[in-house]
Amino acid sequence: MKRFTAETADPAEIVQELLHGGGAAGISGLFSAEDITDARAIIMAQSEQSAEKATHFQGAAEEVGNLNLQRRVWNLLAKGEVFSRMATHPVLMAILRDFLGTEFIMGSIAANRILPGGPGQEPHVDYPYWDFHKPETHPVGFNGSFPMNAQVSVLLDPFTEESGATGYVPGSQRELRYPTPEDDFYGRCERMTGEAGDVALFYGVTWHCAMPNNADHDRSAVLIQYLPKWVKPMEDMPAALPRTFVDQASPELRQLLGMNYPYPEVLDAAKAGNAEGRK
Ligand SMILES: O=C(O)CCC(=O)C(=O)O
Ligand SMILES: [Fe+2]
Repeated sequence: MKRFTAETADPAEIVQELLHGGGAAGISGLFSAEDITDARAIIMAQSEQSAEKATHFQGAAEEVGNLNLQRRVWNLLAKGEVFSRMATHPVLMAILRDFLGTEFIMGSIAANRILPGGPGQEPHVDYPYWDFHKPETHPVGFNGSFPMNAQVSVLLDPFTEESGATGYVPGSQRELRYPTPEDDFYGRCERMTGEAGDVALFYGVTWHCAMPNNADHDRSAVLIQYLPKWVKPMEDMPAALPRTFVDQASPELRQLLGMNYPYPEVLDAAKAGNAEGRK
């Protein structure tokens, strides 16, 4: 994985790397130690009980009964102010504007915590969503030649080979499909390793998965999904957030919540006139 710092994270170079290079980039130095400690404490508290949550790509763990060693915390904007700052970090926003178009949105902000001994996931792509096992339900000729997704992982613990740092196959973003056993994902994968506070940014079409945690410590990350403005987001964030949060959101957050994009709209009831077109 090519690695950058807050100072060297050149959007054009990173966009090139995501689309045509390995598909992933590491960026360090974006968040303070306090922000990471704060975010981690909230996620640990929110996932203390192993309440069953929606999750994905965990068929093997479900079979052997250790699904409770991987825990999700959804809708993080509602759970601490630090997560709004993570989602709108100016260095990330600048890269994502170049990658997804200036009016991109956020589709989900959630945590993935894997406890010691916890399971990995099936190798997968994050876009289209989890049901790409049924490619025939998507348009003919569908491909990943332009980005419809970007994933940010903010690491809250050391991500090492031992602790289950996300595995991915560099270059696999060039062909949009799920990996099969013949693709030898585990033989070919590299890891998105890093220290707590580092960011792994990747194009979600790249084959990847959380790997098993064989360390003696938790490994948690904040996972943020970003999308072009017209892609339907995965989490319905405006519906899940308090009204006051939405009303007081900054311009960047309003954009990320999809509030600048009108569709779908009841056009019968919309203001009359020529809404779009050449001025
Ligand atoms: O936690 C990780 O390492 C990756 C998680 C992931 O890829 C997912 O949940 O879609
Ligand atoms: Fe994923």
